[in-house]
Amino acid sequence: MTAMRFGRRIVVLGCSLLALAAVGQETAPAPPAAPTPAPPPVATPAPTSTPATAATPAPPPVPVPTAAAIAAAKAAFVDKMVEQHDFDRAELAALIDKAEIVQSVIDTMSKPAERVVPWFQYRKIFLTEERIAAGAQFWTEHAKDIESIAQRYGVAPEMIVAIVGVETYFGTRMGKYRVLDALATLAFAYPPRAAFFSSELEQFVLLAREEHLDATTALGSYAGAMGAGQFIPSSFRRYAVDADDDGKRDLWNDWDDALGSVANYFKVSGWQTGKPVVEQASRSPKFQGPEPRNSMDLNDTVGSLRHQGYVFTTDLPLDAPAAPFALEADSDGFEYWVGFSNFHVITRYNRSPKYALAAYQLGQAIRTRYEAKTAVANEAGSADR
Ligand SMILES: [Ca+2]
Repeated sequence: MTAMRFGRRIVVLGCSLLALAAVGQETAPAPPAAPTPAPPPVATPAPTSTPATAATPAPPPVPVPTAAAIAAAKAAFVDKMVEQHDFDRAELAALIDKAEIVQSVIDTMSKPAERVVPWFQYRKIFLTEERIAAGAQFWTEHAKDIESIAQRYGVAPEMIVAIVGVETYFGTRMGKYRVLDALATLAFAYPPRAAFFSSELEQFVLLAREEHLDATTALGSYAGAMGAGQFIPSSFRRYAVDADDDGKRDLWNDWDDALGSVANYFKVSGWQTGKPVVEQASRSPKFQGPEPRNSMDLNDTVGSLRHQGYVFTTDLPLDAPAAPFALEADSDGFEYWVGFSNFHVITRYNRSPKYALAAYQLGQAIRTRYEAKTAVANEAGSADR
């Protein structure tokens, strides 16, 4: 019973849910207003990290609108953009006309949700030797950028590295669809998500105008998430930064911008420099709290959770905000965790506590590896001298 309750509240992993996560459909009810303006989650892991475990039966196929209906939807979109944002009608119509309806985008979006992957399996997808080693190598190659961005935004460098590691395998898997096609397909030919993706297409066209992007060549995921951190257009416009001051926010080719944008997203979401993120907890035999909702709403405090019977170590004061969560352990039971304010920030990137904990643990593992590598390199250096 408990497992079912947790299961429903946990975002399942998978590319088909990128956009679902983006509007919180698979998650617990929307959290109440956070102290800082809460940005929408950016994206979910890249398709490549999806386990092949489609266990749920396929939902009935969504009928694709007729060519005439698609043409009418395109025309209405152009009308709206001309009226609201002063686009040149002929130019915009020509652009939207170039958007192709891509069946594989619809198929990916409408395929059955991967079954809810329990934590002990989910963790193994991300915490692999290969990904940890690649992360340490990436950090070594981009050490100057990573350290200066971490310093400037006050965000832990290992979290910045971990996010691009989870999202795009350190920038190597940023998506192969034309963003224009992906968004137009979902806006005009996939009615269940048309409102959301029409809005993202609007944001994308505005973004292209502002950033002088070629809207016909920009690539992204099947749901239009872009760059190393997989920002959907609305997040790109709001949170991406031009970290190297070259007048352009380029999340595909410019590591300063890509890493700076992830760091900025964390900063805007309320990351507190140097503060703890999460601790594993046990429950005393006298535990008398409610089962965790895994909502990460920070409705509790360090003190209230200890009072309920959670046992965990932290230097944070008793009144520090905290939220308990429970994840499926390898054996039949649960692991209990207490997330603090900085953990909540990671869940702004993706609302799943599993995503946040995997990203955190990947960051810790990469940091340990990177520091060991650096120490060996320094020792070799001093031996040479
Ligand atoms: Ca730039």
